[in-house]
Amino acid sequence: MKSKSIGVLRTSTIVLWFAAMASIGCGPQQAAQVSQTPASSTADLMKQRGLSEADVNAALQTYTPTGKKDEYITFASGGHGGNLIVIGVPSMRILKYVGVFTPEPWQGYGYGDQSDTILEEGSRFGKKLTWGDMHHPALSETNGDYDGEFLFVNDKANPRVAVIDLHDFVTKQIVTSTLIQADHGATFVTPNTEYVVESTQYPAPLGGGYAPIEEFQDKYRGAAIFWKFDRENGKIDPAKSFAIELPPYMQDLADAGKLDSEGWVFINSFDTEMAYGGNLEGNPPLESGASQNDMDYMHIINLRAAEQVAKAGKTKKIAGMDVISLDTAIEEGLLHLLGEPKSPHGMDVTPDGKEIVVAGKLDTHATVYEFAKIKSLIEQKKYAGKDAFGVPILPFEDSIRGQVELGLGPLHTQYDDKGNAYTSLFIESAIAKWSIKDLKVLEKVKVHYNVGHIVAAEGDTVNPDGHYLISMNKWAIDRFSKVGPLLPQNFQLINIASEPMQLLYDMPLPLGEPHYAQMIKADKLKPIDVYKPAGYDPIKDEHSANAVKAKEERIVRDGKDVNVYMTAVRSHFTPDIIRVKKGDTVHLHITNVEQAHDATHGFTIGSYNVHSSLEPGKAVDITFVADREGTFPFYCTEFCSALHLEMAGYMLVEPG
Ligand code: K7E
Ligand code: CUA
Repeated sequence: MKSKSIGVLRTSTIVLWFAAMASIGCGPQQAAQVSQTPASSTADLMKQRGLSEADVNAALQTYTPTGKKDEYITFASGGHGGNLIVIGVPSMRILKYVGVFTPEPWQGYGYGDQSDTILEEGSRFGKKLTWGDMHHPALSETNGDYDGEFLFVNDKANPRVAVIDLHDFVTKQIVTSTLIQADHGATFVTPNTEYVVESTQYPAPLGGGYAPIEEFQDKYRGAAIFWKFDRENGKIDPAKSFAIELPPYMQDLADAGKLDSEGWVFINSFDTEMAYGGNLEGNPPLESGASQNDMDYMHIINLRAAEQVAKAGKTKKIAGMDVISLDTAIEEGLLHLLGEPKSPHGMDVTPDGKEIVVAGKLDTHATVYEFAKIKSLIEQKKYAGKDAFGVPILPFEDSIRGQVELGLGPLHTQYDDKGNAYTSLFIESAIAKWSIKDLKVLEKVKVHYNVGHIVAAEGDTVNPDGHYLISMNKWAIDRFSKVGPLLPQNFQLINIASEPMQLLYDMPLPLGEPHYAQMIKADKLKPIDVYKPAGYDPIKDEHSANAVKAKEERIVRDGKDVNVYMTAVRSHFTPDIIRVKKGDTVHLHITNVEQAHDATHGFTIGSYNVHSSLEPGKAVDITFVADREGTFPFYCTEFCSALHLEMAGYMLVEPG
C-alpha cells in the first residue's frame, strides 16, 4: 500500500513539474519550488544523472510503462546476421528475432524437420546455406498501404527471397533462382503485392556458369526477377514468376511505382562503365573504374507490359526461370534507361506515385523525376540516344522537375504526412528534411554516425504517418560502453513532428548490419496467441499429420525406425523414457498440447544437437540417427512452471 501511494504521488509530481516547466519556462531548481515536496526528487535525479530538460522531454516521449504497448512495430533486417529484428516504437524495445536465413535455436528454427525444409529449399547449387545478408524487408501492401499480413526480405549474398507470415511471425518459404548471383534491388512489392521484385547487384553470366571476366560486356548480365505472390496460399509461385535480362551494369536499389506510376518499376544502377576490377592485373580498382561517368542509368521497366510478354511466352528458360531477353525487352518497349547523377543509391517513389527521388552518393543533390514526363517521353519515343546494348535512353533534362542540394553523401529518402521528404546524408552524418513541392531544405538534424537507410512510420506507403523516423546508423563509435572492436549499429529514434526535429533515443543493435526496415502501425498486425487446435505445423501451415493427442502417446518401432509420439504439457513429456538401439533412426513427433497463452516448452537432447521450441499448440518433427550409445537426458528448455526442472526424461541408447 505504502509503495503504491508513493508511486501515485511521484507520477503526479512529475506531471506538475512539467506543467510548471511549460507555463513558466524555468529550470529544474525553480520548478522544484513550485510543487511542494518530492518534486525535488525529479530535479535531484536530473542533477545526479546530469540530464537536461531536453533529455527528460525525450525520455518522456519514449518511456513506456509496464503493460503499455508500442504504437508502431518496426521490422529491421538483420544484415549479415541473416535474421529479422522486430522492434517496438517509440520504446525501441526489441520484441523478437525471427529466424529467416540463419538457424535460430530459441525458435527451434533450423533444428527440426519442418524448418529444416525451409532452409533446405533455400539451397543454391545443392549447397545448404546457413546464413544470409539480409537487406530490405517489404511489408505486403493492399492499395499501396501496409496490410500487416506478410513480410518479404532478401538475401543479397545468396540471392534469395523469404516469405514471413505475420499471423505467427514464422518464415514459411525461401525462393531462389540460380539465374543471378547476387541481388540488391530486393525486396520491393507492387501496391497490391502481386509481385515481389528482386534485381541483381553484381552482373554474372545468367544461370551461374563460367565466362572469362574479359568478356564482361558480352557474357555478363543483370536481371530483374518478378516473383509472383499467391496471397491465398501465402507463398511465392515460382512457376508464375519471370525475369527480364538487364545490361551488365550494377543495378542497385529499386522501387515499385504506386498510384499514377503503378505497374512500373524503377531500378538504379552504377558501374555503367562496366568496370570489373583487376587492380593486380593492371586495371584500375573496381571502385574507381566504376566512377568515371558523370551519369549512370535509372532502369524503367513497364511491368504490366512485361507481364503480358511473359504470358505470351516470349521468354527463354534459363536456370528454370522464364526470362525475357534484353533484345525482346527492347523490341517490346519494356525497358528504358534514364540518366542519373553519378553512383546513385536510394530510389524512392513519392507517396502520390507522381515523382521519383534519386539520391546520388557522389552528388550533393537529390534529383526529382516526374513520372508523367517519363511516360510521355516513352510514348513519344523521344530519346537522347541508346546504350551499347541498344536500350533507349530518355533525355535527363526533360524528365526531371528539379534538384535539391542536400549535403554530403545523400542516400535514402522517406516521406511524412505533410509533403516533406527526409534524406539520409551518409558523409555528413545528418538527415535533411526538405519540402518536396519547393525543393528546399527546411532543416537538418545531426545523427551519430554514418547513417544508411532511414525509416519513417508507414514511410513507403501511399499514406505515410510522419511523427517517427529511425536513423539506421552504420557506426556507433563513442555512443555506448566499449565492447571490443566489433561495435553494434545504432538506431536513433527521431521525432519528426516537432520543430526542430528532436533526437529521442539511441538503440544499439548487435545483430549484423540492419540495412533497412519498415515501420507499421501496430494495430494493423493481428498475430495469433496459440496454435489452435493443438497439433499445428506452422511451416506447412496445416494440422500436422503427426500431431499427438493426450492419451495417444506411444512409441512405434518399424525395423530400425523408431517413431516417438510425444506430448508436452506442464510439467512432463509423455513418454519420459525413450529406449532405442544404437543405429536406430529416431523420429520424434512432439505436440505441445497446451492452449494457454505463452505456455511454451522447449525440448532438447544433449550431445545430439536436437533442439526445438514448442509454442502452445505447435507440433514438430525431429529426425536423427542414434549413432552413439549411452544415457542421454532430455529436458524442457523454457522455464515453464514451478516443476520445470522436473520436466525431463531419458533417452537410453543401448549398444546395437
Ligand atoms: Cu545498405 Cu539499401 Cu543494401 Cu543503402 S543498402 S545503406
Ligand atoms: Cu516445460 Cu519447462
